Amino acid sequence: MRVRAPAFAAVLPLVLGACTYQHYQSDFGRGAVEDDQFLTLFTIFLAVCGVMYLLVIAFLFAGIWRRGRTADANVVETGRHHQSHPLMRGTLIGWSILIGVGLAGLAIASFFTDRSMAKAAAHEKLSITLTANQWWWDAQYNSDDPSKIFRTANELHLPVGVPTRIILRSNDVIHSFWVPSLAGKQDLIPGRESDITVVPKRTGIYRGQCAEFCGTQHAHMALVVNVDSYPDFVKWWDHQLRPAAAPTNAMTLAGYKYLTTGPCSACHSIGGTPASGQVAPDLTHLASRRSIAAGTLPMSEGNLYGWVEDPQSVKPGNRMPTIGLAPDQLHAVVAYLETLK
Ligand SMILES: [Cu+2]
Repeated sequence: MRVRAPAFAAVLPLVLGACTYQHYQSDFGRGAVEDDQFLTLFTIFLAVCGVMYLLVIAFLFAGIWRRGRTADANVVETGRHHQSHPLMRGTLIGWSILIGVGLAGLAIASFFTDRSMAKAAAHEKLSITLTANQWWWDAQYNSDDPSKIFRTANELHLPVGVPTRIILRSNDVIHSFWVPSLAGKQDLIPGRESDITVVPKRTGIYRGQCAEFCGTQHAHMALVVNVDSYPDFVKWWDHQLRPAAAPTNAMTLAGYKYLTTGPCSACHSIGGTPASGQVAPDLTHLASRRSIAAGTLPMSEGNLYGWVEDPQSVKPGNRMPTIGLAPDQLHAVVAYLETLK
């Protein structure tokens, strides 16, 4: 008992951690209707294939047992043994029917799952264009009103209960959208457009990950999905439409000037400022996101310093060059970035 109690104490945090993580990034996360449908289909497949497997094993052992008994009885082999016994013929017919019914059941279950998922796609209420790049996600929230279109990066917000169509594109190589707690995988292929519809059913934070090897920093290509209540989502949406906060002191003003007129503005855009580059993440509300560089670092002042100062040492090979800012420029840029809530 003296050994068991500490062992239990050591294992408990791991178990609790695994339970929390399960919803964060897991096929069993049940964060969306689609994940539920997949899980139901998975359970049917598991049950049917499991029963078949157990039957095969049972017959195998029955065969071994019978063979053993025959050998024990020292029965002389005769041609009679090679003829199919009526009982065996019946078993074969039974097996054929069972396999046919099992396969037909799986095909029917797949068909109905596919149909019910297509039904959600027909009721789309929100559209997002998600473009994969080496190695980050560019998200554009679409609207019929051009003034209500905005971009963000590496983090999505979805309203609970609202069918959302995510249009998937790639700017370079094949990537794969995979937020296991919400839906299945869907590839993003250069030159082709695909889509996936999600109806989130539980608020929370769900981690996604590029699921197709896309280069050296493939592992650092995460996507955070926040499923919000509808009022929270509307609040977030309204905030995203607003331009970036104006600088309020000399330090943030210096950062603003460097970011919007220096080399950063060629690639990054910041709403309401002259920075309008489209090939790197939009920074308008950068500081309100949970992470930097597609989930590579948690959002914090220290990590902003590290990233801006030398992005190549944090995520080697990414497209953001190490510019070599002077210390006062670095302080100013980070101070301004921190105001972009
Ligand atoms: Cu990848």
